[in-house]
Amino acid sequence: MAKAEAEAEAEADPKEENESSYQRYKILISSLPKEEGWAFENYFCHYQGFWYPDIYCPGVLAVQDHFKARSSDIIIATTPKSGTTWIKALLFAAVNRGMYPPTYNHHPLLSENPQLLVPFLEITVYNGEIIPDLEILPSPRLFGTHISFTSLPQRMIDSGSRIVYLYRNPKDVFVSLWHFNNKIRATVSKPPLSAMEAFERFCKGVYQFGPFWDHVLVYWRASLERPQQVLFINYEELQADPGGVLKRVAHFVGFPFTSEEEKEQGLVDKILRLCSFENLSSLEVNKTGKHSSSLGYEAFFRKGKVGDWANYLTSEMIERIDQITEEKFHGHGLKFC
Ligand code: PAP
Repeated sequence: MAKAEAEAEAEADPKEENESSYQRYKILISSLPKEEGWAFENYFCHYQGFWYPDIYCPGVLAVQDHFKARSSDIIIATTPKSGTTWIKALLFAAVNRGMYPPTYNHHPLLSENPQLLVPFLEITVYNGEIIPDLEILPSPRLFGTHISFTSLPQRMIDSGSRIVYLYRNPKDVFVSLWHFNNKIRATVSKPPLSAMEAFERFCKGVYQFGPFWDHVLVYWRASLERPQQVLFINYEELQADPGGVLKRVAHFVGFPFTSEEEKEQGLVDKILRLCSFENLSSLEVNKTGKHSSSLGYEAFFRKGKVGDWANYLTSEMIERIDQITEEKFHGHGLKFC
């Protein structure tokens, strides 16, 4: 949308603004190239180089037009199944540790899923046909997104808000994605997708917010160009050295741990325990609570391991995915475990 048009709309009556924005999005979305969906979406729309689920497209467009970022905002960006739930929990706990010490009996993470505490901009915040008023939220605001860096609004980049990008090796992402989508398919009485079929679609990049490699690359480049603004971390390192990564992330978003907090109070370890797979997955909210789709939160906690792909992928699949990764990342200095 043109800048002047967006500014004029921002001054318009909010109800009309909502209606005209979402009407325009419907028209734009209907003109986009489409591919069959995997599970909860009817189809994917190809928009600015990525495949967005039809049901989230209005949210993506509304974020582009209406999200007014603050320099204090903290954005957690991922491709699906890269450990989003975990990094959301860790950042929520670290940033709010003054108000909610990690051992507090009524810590929000004990009764709410991290996906709810750190909502996705396009999936939750802007996806309701009403432009939300986010001005009332206190700083620092924490949001998640699966939107590609190249499609984030320029205002957001210019605002100086911090972006933490978590990536994960594509073989584990694929296995996690395949299981997750088949769980959703079961809830809507669709037969499971075979590993082969899902794999073909993943390799072509036609899945929620794919292609994987392009998504990772644009954030990787952004982290090199804007190291103060975009931090690039990975799931495998988070598993191997969770304390080290948590301290790096907390420092990056402006909430560094003091040595007293770390050594005398043991806050880093306490946050890691609170947010561990074992702890979060055993909580009632995450065992029986419902996500906005018909799916329970338990679907976000499968195994939480590195290298589970070895139990599912054939040697041909491994060769193919490794080859794509090699081709796409060659010369960019990116490596996967
Ligand atoms: P998204 O769809 O919102 O991106 P995301 O949290 O990335 O969700 O997907 C769930 C994956 O993160 C699961 O991986 P898996 O299928 O390979 O097991 C899930 O187990 C993993 N996960 C969730 N919480 C944690 C955690 N606390 N520690 C480690 N891994 C976790």
